[in-house]
Amino acid sequence: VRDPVTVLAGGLGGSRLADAFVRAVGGERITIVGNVGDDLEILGLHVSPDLDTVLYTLAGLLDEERGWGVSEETYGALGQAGALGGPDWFTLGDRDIGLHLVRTERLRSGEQLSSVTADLARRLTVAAALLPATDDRLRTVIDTDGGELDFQAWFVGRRHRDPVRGVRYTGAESARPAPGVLGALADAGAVVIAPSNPFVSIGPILAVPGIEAALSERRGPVAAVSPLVGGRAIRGPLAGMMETLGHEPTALGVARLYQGLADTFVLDVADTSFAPDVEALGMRAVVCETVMVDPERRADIGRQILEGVRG
Ligand code: FO1
Repeated sequence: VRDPVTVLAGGLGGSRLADAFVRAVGGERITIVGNVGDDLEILGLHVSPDLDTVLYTLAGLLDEERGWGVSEETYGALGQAGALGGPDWFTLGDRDIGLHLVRTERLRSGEQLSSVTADLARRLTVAAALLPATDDRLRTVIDTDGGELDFQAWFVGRRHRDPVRGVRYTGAESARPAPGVLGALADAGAVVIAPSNPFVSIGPILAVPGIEAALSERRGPVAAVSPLVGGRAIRGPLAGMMETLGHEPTALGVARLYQGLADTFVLDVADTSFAPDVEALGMRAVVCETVMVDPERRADIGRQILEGVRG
C-alpha cells in the first residue's frame, strides 16, 4: 500500500484502527481526522478526549484496559480538586492534566486546536498526522427523556444509562473544516471510516459543512469498518443507541447508515452472513478480522483491512 490513507476516527475504535494502519504501512502515510464533539471544558481545562485517545494510543501511552487516559496514572491533582469542592466526576489523571494545561494555555493565547494538536503529536513522537475535524466549537448534545445533556454529562456523568432519543451537534452549521482536512479527504488513496460510534464519533465529523461533500466527490474508495460485531460494540453504548434511534442493532444496520456515503463496508468474520445484504445496499462487502483489542494483532488486521478496501 503506497498511497496515503485517511481515517475518520472517534475514540477507542478510531485509535485502534489508526494504530493498525500505522503498524501496517507507517505513520507517514496515515492522516487521522478526529472527533471534537465530545470535547469539554472542566476545571478550567480544555479536554479533547477523542484526540487524546488517538494521541496516547499512537504514542504507546494509552491505558489499554480503560481505553482512555495514560497508563500508570496518579490522581493527586484531581483528588485535591475534589477535596476542595471542585468537579471530580470526570477522571483526569496527573499526566493527562499536564497535557490539558499545555493545550488550554495555547488555545487561550489564540492558537488553533489543529496547530496545538500537531505540536503535541510531534512532541509525543507520533508520525501520523492528527487533524481535528474543525478548529471551531462543535459539541455533541444527547437528547434523553429527562431533556438534553452535554455529551460527557451523559456518557461519564450518567454512565450513558439514559436511552438516547436524539443526537445533535451544536455549532456544526458554522464550523469550518480544520486546515488540511479537505485535502486529506480528497488526496488519500483510501478514506476509511473507523469502527467508531456513527452517532457520537463519526456524526460530529460529518456534520462539519464540506466534509460529506468532500467524501462524495472522491474518486477513490470510501470504506467503513463495522463498529458492531455479532450485534455488540467492542466497548460503549452503540448497540443500545441503534435500538432507541430506530435502527437494527447489527453490522447491517450500521451499513445502512453509511449507504450512499461509503462504497465499501468491512464486516467482521463473525458477521459473514450479512455480506449479501450489504452488497444489496450497493456497497462492496469485505469480510476480515476487525477486532483490534490486542495491539500485537493490529499490524496484521490493518493489512487485511487495507487489502480488502483496495479490492
Ligand atoms: N470515560 C469514563 O467513562 N469516565 C471518565 O472519568 C473518563 C475520563 C476521561 C478523561 C480523559 C479522556 O481523554 C477520556 C476520559 N474518558 C472517561 C473517556 C471519554 O469520556 C470517552 O471515552 C470518549 O469521550 C468517547 O469516545
